Amino acid sequence: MTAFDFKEHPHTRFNQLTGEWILVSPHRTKRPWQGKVESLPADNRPAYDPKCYLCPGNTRADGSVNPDYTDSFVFTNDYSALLQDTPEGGLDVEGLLQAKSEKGICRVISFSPDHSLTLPQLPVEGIEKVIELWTREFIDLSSNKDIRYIQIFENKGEIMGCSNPHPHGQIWAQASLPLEISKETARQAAYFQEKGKSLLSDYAELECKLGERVVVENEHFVAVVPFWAVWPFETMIISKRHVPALPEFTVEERKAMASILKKLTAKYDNLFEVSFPYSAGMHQAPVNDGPHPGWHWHMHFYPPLLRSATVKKFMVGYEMLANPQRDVTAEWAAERLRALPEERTF
Ligand code: H2U
Ligand code: ZN
Repeated sequence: MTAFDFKEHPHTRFNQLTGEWILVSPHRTKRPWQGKVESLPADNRPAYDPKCYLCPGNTRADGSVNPDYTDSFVFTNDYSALLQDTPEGGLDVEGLLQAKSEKGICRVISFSPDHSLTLPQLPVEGIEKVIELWTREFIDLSSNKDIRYIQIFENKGEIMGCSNPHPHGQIWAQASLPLEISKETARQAAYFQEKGKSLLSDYAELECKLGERVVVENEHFVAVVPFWAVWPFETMIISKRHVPALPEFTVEERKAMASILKKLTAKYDNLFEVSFPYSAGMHQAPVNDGPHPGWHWHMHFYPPLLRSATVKKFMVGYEMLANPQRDVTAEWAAERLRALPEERTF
């Protein structure tokens, strides 16, 4: 009987942030591939597109005209999923049919007036401006007492269902805690109560010490492929200091955040020499919700690509019906990303 080797043998790993297990099957990377091959979207866009609703001076769906902005630009989503003036109300039929009204605010943020760029192509100062805008929006939205959670995110690439290549992200702020945040709130609170330290302070420290899952690191942040990652090249940026949300970062930390964002997304682009698609977003402490001493700011990147610019991972079959699963190990993915240049090479 050979000894258990987690780089070879099927095993499960525990996600400390959600309290869920994932299945890892490293031996399966040897199986032949005869699956789908997507075609590459063309990536030779002009700096200005007269038909783009995010470019300066253009008209949006609600008829308003974008200003001639020079850095980043924010507006209320013209097709908001959540609305501020939703009346209170609910439904409860024998405890079996339950519904509650939900209030919220949705905004869209253009990262740059230049239609042709993406995050890793912006100058680091441009990314700093985006972080400053995210911070101002976080403060502004949390001044609304109806809001308890603010989700800042970016959906990038056609295969992620992104509707427009102009560099942009979204903010959805709402009155209740969404599912992922509820799980992370409970796990971080329990850890803090037991250890008197944040879960992610200890986790980031351990990963920096071990090094094998670290992708890129600077004085204030570390990007790792989490031990419990589900997506092949999933990563997480963690602040080294225990900070609950954007407004508490110093100017120096914001600069370091901009720098690590640029380097991580450049590595992603270099991996398959394509503008790398993903859904990414920061998780932060709830607002207007009492103290959350265990909450530690972090940012998740969930990219769908698996083995080339055209072959993505599908979350189907066993994963829809039973449990998330991955083939390549987190350590293998981290090693590949770590080895890539920190500047976009094409
Ligand atoms: P995505 O590309 O990530 O889907 O984001 C684009 C958002 O922009 C989308 O939520 C909004 C859509 O509702 N939008 C406007 O607010 N105004 C427009 O004129 C077009 C699209
Ligand atoms: Zn545009």
